[in-house]
Amino acid sequence: MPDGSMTAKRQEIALLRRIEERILWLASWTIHNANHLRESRDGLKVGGHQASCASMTTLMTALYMKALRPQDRVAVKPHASPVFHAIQHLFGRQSLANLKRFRSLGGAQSYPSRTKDVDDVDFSTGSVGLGVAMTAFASLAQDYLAARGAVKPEAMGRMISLLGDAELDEGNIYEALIEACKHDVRNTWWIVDYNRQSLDATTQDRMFTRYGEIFEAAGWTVETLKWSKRQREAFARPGGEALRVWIETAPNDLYSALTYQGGAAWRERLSADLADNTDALALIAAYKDIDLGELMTELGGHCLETLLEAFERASHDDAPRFFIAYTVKGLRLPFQGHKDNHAGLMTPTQIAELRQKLGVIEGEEWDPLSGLSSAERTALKGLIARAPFAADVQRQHVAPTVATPSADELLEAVAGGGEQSTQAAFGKVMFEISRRTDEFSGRVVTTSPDVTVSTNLGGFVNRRGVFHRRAHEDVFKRRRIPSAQVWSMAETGQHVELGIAENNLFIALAALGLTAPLFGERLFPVGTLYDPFIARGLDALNYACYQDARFLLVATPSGLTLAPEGGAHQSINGPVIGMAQPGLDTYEPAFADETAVLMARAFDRIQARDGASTYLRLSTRVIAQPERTDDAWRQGTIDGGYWLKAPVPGAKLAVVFSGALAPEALAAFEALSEDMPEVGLLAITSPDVLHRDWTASGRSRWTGEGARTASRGSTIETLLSTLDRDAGLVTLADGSPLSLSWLGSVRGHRVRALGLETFGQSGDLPDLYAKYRLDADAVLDACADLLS
Ligand SMILES: Cc1ncc(C[n+]2csc(CCOP(=O)(O)OP(=O)(O)O)c2C)c(N)n1
Ligand SMILES: [Mg+2]
Repeated sequence: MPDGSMTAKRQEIALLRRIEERILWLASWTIHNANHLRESRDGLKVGGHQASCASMTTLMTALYMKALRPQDRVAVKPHASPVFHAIQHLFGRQSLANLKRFRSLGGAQSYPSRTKDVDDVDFSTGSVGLGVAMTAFASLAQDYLAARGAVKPEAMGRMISLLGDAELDEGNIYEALIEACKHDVRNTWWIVDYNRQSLDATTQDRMFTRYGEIFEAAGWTVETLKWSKRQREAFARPGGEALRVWIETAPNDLYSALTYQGGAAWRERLSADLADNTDALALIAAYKDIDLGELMTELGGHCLETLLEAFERASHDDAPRFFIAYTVKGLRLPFQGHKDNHAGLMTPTQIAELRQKLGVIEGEEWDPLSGLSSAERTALKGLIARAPFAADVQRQHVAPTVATPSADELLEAVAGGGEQSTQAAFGKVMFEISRRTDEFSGRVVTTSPDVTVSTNLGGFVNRRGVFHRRAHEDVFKRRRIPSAQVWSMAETGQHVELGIAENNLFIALAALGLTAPLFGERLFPVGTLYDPFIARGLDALNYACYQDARFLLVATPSGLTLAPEGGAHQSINGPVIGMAQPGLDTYEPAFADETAVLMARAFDRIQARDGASTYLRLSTRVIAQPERTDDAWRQGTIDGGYWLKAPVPGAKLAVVFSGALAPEALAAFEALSEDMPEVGLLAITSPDVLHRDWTASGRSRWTGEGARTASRGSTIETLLSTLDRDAGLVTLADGSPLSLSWLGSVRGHRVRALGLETFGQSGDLPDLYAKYRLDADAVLDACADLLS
């Protein structure tokens, strides 16, 4: 390289190092301000992680100031949030006011949040491990769009996760790794801040070499960034090799302890351990204490040159990459390396010392360029402005609205009444969608963790195929072996088949459900699984909703109604999970027509501005379909409930049911009607939507907001107002009775709530419904109890 460019490069590194220091400063000061300077009104510790931030500052500087391109997307280690916000501030994308309000209402969020932060958060993080997996599935989503020409080759980004080393203990990372391998996922970088410390302490040594092996086995390119340039140069000198070997073989806890104690402790220990190596002793003697400490602790993850060279090497192909960047937790801070430093906060004296060390002037702490000469300021501003990532490119998109099928169109798929199950109705509607030639049907993408066929997605997949970057024909079909299911893979396929890992389903839905804002392309993701196994992926489901990803989740079959499948498969808590989950509208239709109407609504809600995702809890139980005499059920289904059999005004009793127990409710209703013709039968399609509407209506009365709701009252108040004040309600749910027992609070009606409060077991429906008191007799007993 000619001298001139060498010098320019050296100058650039020097400038980057200065920026890095200022990022470290701003992140540290942001946390300090929140904890020590801002008024505390509640005495709670505000928190923030200065050590975890310092560990990752070099990595993030190298990425954001040089290596990232605008189309790249990053999931930032949650507790490095202040570093992220500081960098965004330098780019002019985060206000000083928000940094000052870090962790307070409306300010920069404790952990980067797509929905709550104003700066450019690509993926929310917080629950460790999930952001990591998210990048692999975002890359899969990008491949899916690229295969359709919706993301051009030159616009394809790298999906990057910055993670802590203790995060590698989260099992969902390996589930995602396996899925990424099967799907030949590329353009994914996982960069580990390998500081060998977790929250509680220094981490175990035994996995040291194993991580690389695991990722190599999965086909990833592994880059271990252990040494800094400064270390490599020193280790090349006489005696240097002994220092390198010393670090290589030192236990994590000893290395960390010496890192905390500093240069003198290093000298003492190294001099003792290397006493018979005169070259090494001479090398150690050549350093002042402070320099010796820096030499031993400035590992690869703190060396801009090392990082930039590695990122540059990686940018020539699209192979998935696992970077192990060795770091020191809290480097340059007074508690560097200390095993208890995770939640450590610098004292006012310590932060003042850091300020002085970094050349920031007292009183100018919020000025990231304080204390610099005007030439340096200009140079730094120039470097920031030239960062590829700083380019004025729109990174969050609004996708054009796609016309979705009307409820009438979908209803045709399930027409005919007779006897049907909601799961079969779902399959019919999906099959109908697969036959459509409109834009919408091309944007539907289905996914399932190995239960595609058993959740009735098979018809859709037969027509639309399985997505894979590498085409693979269905050998059974070619060999003319009869099979109901075609399983041919191609880039044009519209089904993403996952292995059995429900976490992956939800993260896939998160990624597919965010393609509109991330890539400007709307997809309509439909994911299926068995209802009980929602619990397996609950945190990932919450993660998807927290980011406002939009999808339709179909959980089927569900409840005790799985009868012969037994207690391990019979879900109890689904309806309550759904009610308690923000961002998710939960419905449990009883009938095929309700299912079709709710699917049309779900597709609308996917792209509505204030929309949400939908969870449909379905069943394989085939039941008689009602004769519809008017259309009131349609709006009622959407609003959460309607009178399947209207009570006579002032009635003293009503039976309330949800989902597949409709026949039992109906039988009880018919038996009751003989003596009490005024009785009503209330079909509840969504305790969730009803409850939210009810609380909102209550709130609006005392806040004066939402006059419309206030004047009309909530859906459930209106429905129940037909009954007498002293009426009784018997509620029947194939799940926790909690989902319906609250109805008694709406107008003060007395309630007997039937549902599942113990684990089920194998059996047939008559036996199980009788044993668990979900049959018509149980309803009648409960009615008698209310009337007595
Ligand atoms: C699922 C989950 N469990 C627990 C936590 C609490 N927690 C936050 S960070 C952390 C460990 C951090 O260690 P590491 O990932 O190595 O990051 P470092 O701070 O060392 O950079 C833990 C247990 C969490 N955020 N998410
Ligand atoms: Mg760590």
